[in-house]
Amino acid sequence: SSYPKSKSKSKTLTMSSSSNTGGGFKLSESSVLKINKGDITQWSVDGSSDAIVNPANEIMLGGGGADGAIHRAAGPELRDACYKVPEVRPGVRCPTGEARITPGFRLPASHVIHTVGPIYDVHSNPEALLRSSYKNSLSVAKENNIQYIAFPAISCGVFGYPFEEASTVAISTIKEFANDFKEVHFVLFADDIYSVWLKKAKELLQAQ
Ligand code: AR6
Repeated sequence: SSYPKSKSKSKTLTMSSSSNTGGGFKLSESSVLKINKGDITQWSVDGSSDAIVNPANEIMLGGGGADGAIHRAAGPELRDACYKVPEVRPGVRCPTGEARITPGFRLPASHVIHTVGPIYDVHSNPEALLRSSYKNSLSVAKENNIQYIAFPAISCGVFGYPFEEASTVAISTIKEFANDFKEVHFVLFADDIYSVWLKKAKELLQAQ
């Protein structure tokens, strides 16, 4: 399921200077992971082959948290595009662990990849589902020639996933599957999650 690029941007936008970057980590000879603090709705690297990942729900028509912020920033066209994504069963456009792509509309990033992380529950193997969310987001990005991708801390808000456990899944999955993107970013909203992610990246990856 590929989506044509909806617009050409005349201006290159980058994260505002208020977001700080805790450094780069090496994923491969040509690929880097960057951990930033900031608002993912403001993120873009080139405005034509970049995507932000939206931690959505299965209905995929918006919600609270980062999902709400992304829909507000993208404008009503994003909801219309989401509405057109076919349901796989009533009320489900994106099953937990899967990913779908739309244009970014009024966002600085050209695309949004919607994924649904697990609601944290020790009895339902949330780890495998969270890993699928990251892995399938990367696959959909690759199919659509995305070169730069930014993730929030999927499932770490409303869905209640503990940060430390989530950081292990997030960074190890990216280490395994993201080494042919130009740049993979995390854009983390709060100090506590940012610190946990930075510590985990130092543990699992080589600083650049
Ligand atoms: N930029 C970056 N990160 C953000 C932003 C932002 N603008 N806003 C919040 N976060 P959540 P989930 C962080 O709750 O846990 C929605 O209602 C936030 O602090 O957005 O996967 C959906 O519709 C947290 O660390 O996503 C679903 O129903 C992280 O993003 C449900 O919530 C993820 O928190 C999904 O829950």
